[in-house]
Amino acid sequence: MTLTRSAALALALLLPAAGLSPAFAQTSALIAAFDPDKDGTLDLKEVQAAASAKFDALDPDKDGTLDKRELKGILTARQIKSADPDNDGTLDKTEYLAVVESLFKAADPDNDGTLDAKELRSKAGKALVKLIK
Ligand SMILES: [Ca+2]
Ligand SMILES: [Ca+2]
Ligand SMILES: [Ca+2]
Repeated sequence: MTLTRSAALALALLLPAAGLSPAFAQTSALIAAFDPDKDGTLDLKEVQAAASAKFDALDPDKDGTLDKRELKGILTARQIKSADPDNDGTLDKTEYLAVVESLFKAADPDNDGTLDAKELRSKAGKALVKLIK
C-alpha cells in the first residue's frame, strides 16, 4: 500500500486518537497470541509458557542449552553473562526463565502480576517480548 505524505500524516494523527496506533495494534496482537485466558493481559505463567516454547524453538539440536549464537538478537552478551551463574557460556531453560521472570517484574511497576499493553511497550517490556516471541 502506498500512501501520500498527507494521507500518511492524517493516519498518524487519527490512529492514536482511535487507540489504534500501529504500536498499539502490534502489542494487542502480541498479547492475544499468548493470552489463553483472554483477559487482555499477560501474567507470569502465560509469559513463562511462551518463553518455554520460544526456548525450545531456539534449541533445534535439543541439547537443552542456548549458546551466544542461538541467542543472537534476543539477549546481549552482557545479559547472557549476568544470566549465566555457572559461567559455561550457555543458558539452560532454568537460567532463561530466570531472565524472563526478572524482566517480567521490571516491566510490572504496578506490581499487579500482569502486563498490559502499556507495560509491554516499556523498556523492560520490550526486552521481555524478545524472549517470548
Ligand atoms: Ca492473560
Ligand atoms: Ca549456563
Ligand atoms: Ca501490571
